[in-house]
Amino acid sequence: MADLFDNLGNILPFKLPKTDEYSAVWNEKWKGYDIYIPNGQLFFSEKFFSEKISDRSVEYFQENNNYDWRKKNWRDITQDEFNILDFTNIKWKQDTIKLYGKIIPLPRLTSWYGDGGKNYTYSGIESHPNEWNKGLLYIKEKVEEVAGTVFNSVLLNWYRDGEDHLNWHADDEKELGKNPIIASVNFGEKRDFIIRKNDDHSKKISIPLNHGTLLIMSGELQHFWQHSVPKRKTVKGSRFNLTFRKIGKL
Ligand SMILES: O=C(O)CCC(=O)C(=O)O
Repeated sequence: MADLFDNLGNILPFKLPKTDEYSAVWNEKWKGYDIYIPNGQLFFSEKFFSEKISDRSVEYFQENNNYDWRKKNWRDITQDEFNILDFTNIKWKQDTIKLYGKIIPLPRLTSWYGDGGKNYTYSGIESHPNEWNKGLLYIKEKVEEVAGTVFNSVLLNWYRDGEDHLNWHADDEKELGKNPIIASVNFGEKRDFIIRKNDDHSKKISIPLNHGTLLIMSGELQHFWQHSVPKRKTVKGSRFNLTFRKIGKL
């Protein structure tokens, strides 16, 4: 399977089912793999962003006027305190959802940036975008070149440690359009991003998203596959995920 190797002989760092329906082809231009799966397509570039840019991003997301982010255990902070912390670059918030009549905090922190007027609702939470800043625009422009599209918003997720997670869902909201292109950028701790087929949950692929990894989801993927980021008790540090999207009119 020569396809599965890049020009240095590296192999795709995760397993695909060994049937004709799944294939991966090295894309020399963008230094990643074009991956074809039933009813969906992925692009995976493990080290899309350099170590320097990735390290700077981790710092950029945590810079604040209250604590030294290198030493701070963010678990110590209550949800209310979090919402009033003075972060320099990103307006992080601790959202809550109502589940069986109880208000519970989301198991991660979030922030939403985008063009004015592009409101977005997920898990029943309506988000109004913050205004783009320099750091986010830099990342956005880099991923747009590969994705071949222009994004108008980004959802940021901060997983403080391996306890923080994201449950099964698909990004299939109407305002994202029929077959959305979604670019996922990852910095900090490596976490597993799992996709499973809607009609057969035993069909799963576990994709390790690392410091600097870019993953682009496209085609019919959001209609036929769900994704999640499960808990990983051994992970002690922060991971930041940015999903760039294009929101249209309803
Ligand atoms: O953290 C990730 O890798 C996934 C994020 C995601 O799926 C979402 O925000 O909808």
